[in-house]
Amino acid sequence: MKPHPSSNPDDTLTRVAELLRRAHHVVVLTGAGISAESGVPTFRDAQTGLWARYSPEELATPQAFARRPHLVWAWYQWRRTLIRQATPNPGHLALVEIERRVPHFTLITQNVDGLHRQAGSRHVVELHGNIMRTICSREGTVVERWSQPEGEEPPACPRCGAYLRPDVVWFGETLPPDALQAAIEATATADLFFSVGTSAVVQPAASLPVEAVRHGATLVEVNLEPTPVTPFAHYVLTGPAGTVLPALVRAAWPAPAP
Ligand code: BV8
Repeated sequence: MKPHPSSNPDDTLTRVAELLRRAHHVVVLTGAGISAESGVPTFRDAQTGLWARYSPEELATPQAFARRPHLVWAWYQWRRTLIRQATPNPGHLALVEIERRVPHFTLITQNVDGLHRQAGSRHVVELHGNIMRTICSREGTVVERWSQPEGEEPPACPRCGAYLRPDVVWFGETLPPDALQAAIEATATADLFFSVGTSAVVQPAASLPVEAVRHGATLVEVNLEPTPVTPFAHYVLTGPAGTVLPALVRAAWPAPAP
């Protein structure tokens, strides 16, 4: 039975804080929205400057890389530069605190920016890879150093000469089996599942929140606006993750009086 969502945001926060205090296995799915306040543009934000005329779905594909490797490589170099300048925000840090406080915690992220681990989260499942890791486009193995000077062309693999590429999952590519399996298992055993800062469009990640409800979890959504997940959420906390998540932690575990 879906509890009647309170119209009073404070009341909803208090209810979710109580659930968080009593939770056994908390699972959090994050999307680009949790990194927005760190200055990492989300996929929905209009791409700026040179990239304004391309959509991520056009560039983040094996076909785009085969057809225009220099353009795709340059797009990832631009994003890497942005991410290097980004630091974890209070939303990332609140998830580190929740991981410390609850018996079992799994963080499933669609983000490739590595900011959760940088913030101190330990049990992180990177569903779509990590933009800071580079692999050989033919061998699929990680390449850490290459001699070619930075330029437009993707560098060549020092072993086989094929183009290097970022270690991320492109549209049309399958997710890393271990990561997907870990995400599915966590989703099936969660008693409290948060969907944070994701437009819940990209599959199969977008199915996890509803899968959690199907397995009996209470679903909480944290977002600025409704998404396809909203109708399934037992509670909706509307607002920036960098504000909502720290408020939730303070409500669940109030700081001891001085
Ligand atoms: C696959 C890495 C098997 C690359 C990314 C059904 C089943 C399986 C596949 C499909 C399917 N239907 C369609 C598909 C194909 C495709 C897909 O889902 N297409 C979409 C467009 C419909 N899926 C795939 O190809 C996947 N592969 O399933 O393999 C297969 C293969 C072939 C055919 C069938 C099956 C691979 C998908 C992975 C793609 N790679 N990233 C890179 O980064 O360059 S996806 C990328 O986009 C991100 O990782 C992320 O997942 C997604 C963007 O989503 P969000 O993170 O939600 O970000 P977005 O900008 O959309 O939204 C931000 C949200 O935050 C908003 O709601 C906003 O309101 C909110 N927000 C903003 N600020 C804040 C905030 N919230 C809180 N606080 C704030 N401050």
